[in-house]
Amino acid sequence: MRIPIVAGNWKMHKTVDEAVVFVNEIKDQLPPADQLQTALAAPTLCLMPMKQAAVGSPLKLMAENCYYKDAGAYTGETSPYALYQAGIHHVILGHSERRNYFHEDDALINKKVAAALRNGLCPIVCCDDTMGRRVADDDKVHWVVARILADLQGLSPANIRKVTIAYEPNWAIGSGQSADPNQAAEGCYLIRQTISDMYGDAVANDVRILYGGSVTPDNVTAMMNQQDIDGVLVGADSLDARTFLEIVNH
Ligand code: G2H
Repeated sequence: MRIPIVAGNWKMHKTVDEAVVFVNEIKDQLPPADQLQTALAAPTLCLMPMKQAAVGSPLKLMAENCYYKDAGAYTGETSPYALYQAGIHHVILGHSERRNYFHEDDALINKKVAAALRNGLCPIVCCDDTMGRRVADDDKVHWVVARILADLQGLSPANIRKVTIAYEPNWAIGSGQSADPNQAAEGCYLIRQTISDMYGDAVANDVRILYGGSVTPDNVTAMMNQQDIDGVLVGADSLDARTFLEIVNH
């Protein structure tokens, strides 16, 4: 059974103090992790204080990025080894903002995914939709497949089960215009088919695939009701504690 996930992605928002206040506000109102898993990706600076505030709650903390080397002369980067040792066991990789603003390509993201898994981290790998609006189905099919193939290349079946995919159409990110639930489900279905091509149905059926892009309390239920959507990755509407709780307890 694929346990559903509601994950927030704060991006470059909040100070350490604000982050701790937020965790204290939500931590006693989260469902048990065997029903629905909740996670927050926060700026690196906030992660340890948040983790301390979250002790005893089912909330998981996630890094928003990491490097593919465990240590070395890489000024400004975050080590996947150090994250794991600090008790941060989840990381978002390949978000479209990393791809678009920081020029991360599939080859780099593939190395980061491998490094995260090597260190025990569970990555959420984002698959954006640079086709823009849905143009032709064939183009979209081809593009989604190509990206997943490239980002997950070389992973063992055991490791692929630790990966979560987030399907985030570029035009839906931060735009207030979410995908139609059927469109979102179609993207997630195509990703699952691609994983099935690579690893077979049994593995593909275990991998969780999220939808991300302008998720709100109003559209979360329709998204989560779709067969191939196992959860949501929420940006703007994860920044307010009450709104985030509305999404979690939809
Ligand atoms: C997409 C999403 C979170 P938002 O980036 O990953 O952000 O919900 O603001 O569109």
